[in-house]
Amino acid sequence: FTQLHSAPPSSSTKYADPSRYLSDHPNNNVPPHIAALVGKGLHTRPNHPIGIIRAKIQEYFSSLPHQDFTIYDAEDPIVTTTQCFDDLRIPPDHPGRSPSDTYYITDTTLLRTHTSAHQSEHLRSGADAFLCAGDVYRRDEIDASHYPAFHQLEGVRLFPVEEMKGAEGKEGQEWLESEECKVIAEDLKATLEGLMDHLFGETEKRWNEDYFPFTSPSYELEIKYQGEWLEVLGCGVVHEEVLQTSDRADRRGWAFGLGLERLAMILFEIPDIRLFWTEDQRFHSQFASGEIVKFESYSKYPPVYKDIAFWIPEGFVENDFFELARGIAGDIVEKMELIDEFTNPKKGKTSKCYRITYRSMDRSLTNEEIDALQMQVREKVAEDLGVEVR
Ligand code: FA5
Ligand code: MG
Repeated sequence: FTQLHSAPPSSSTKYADPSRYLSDHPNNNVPPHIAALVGKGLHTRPNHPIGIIRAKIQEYFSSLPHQDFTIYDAEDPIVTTTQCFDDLRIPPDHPGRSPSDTYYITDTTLLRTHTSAHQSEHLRSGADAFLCAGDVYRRDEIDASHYPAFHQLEGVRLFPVEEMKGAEGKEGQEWLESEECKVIAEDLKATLEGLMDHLFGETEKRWNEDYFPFTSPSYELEIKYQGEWLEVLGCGVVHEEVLQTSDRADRRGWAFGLGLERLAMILFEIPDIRLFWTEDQRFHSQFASGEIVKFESYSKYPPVYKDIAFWIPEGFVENDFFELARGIAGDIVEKMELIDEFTNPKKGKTSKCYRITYRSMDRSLTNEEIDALQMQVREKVAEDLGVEVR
């Protein structure tokens, strides 16, 4: 913890070279505005909310008895499809692997979509307990709690099978129903509830069942934030095949992956996920102490709404449209939502109407500039995505 506060800028900033992510490969779908975000190392900055919350999480895990967690924070955000998917039992046809959801550099390399991409290498190295933090990338919806680049912190803890009487040799359903599997799931939940108490003190939380190919059983944890449930992490008991793939069949254990922005938004009361990427000193000066402080909002600038309706061609991918708008207008695109949809039975065509909310966090927008941007969006969406703008 102390060490982090006095540390020089992390070695992970060595990844801040956009040319690593842009290539002529036909599968490359990384736009320049995403390439420019890689390697900023927000999670290693002692005066940035993401770095502060990461330090706070590390502090909790180093206070736990029984186990030392090895810490990784400078892995290359470029990983292979084997690391990110195959080693985690994510099948080839899983939607999360599709280029509509994932930024590919080549057909076999990509910007990691989760820190779980490093699980198998760390397991294979022999670590029994580790934390791994980093920036991850997803083509996703656009609103106050989703951004195409965000940060995750992964945690894994393993237990030797020989210490778990009755676990040996159990696989599949028999393992799932075993007392030992339940003990691990309980340890996982207790550890994460302890983390939430460490971060928030008393807070409303709830567990839901979830599904991941690499854990079973799986859960997600939600926290009450501004009157609504916000998902902050996914977790579960590590699937036996993942351990076998990493030559760790002699162990059983748990894993979790949490979203650092989501936790930081709750803890610092940061209302919009775009703020983490701002260069504005009115943001950064508030966190100079390296402590958790309530964020004083400086943005009360009014939003500008613009609707766009179009007939979609077959194979229309919503994320392509979202990204195209951010590519033109950048972070002043605050939110994009589908507000109307209908199919004309005679034409057999579907029309979608989206509302784009434009809002700057540091200045007032003029109607003229937004009209100009919206015009560019209309032209480019017709040109690039083959839609018929109405
Ligand atoms: C995962 O990424 C799994 N790898 C987590 C995991 C690890 C499960 C280990 C089991 C074992 P998920 O896609 O739900 O799961 O994302 C985890 C968290 O990342 C979410 O709970 C949320 O807090 C955060 N997150 C997901 N998408 C975004 C986004 N677009 N912007 C900001 N945060 C996000
Ligand atoms: Mg989830």
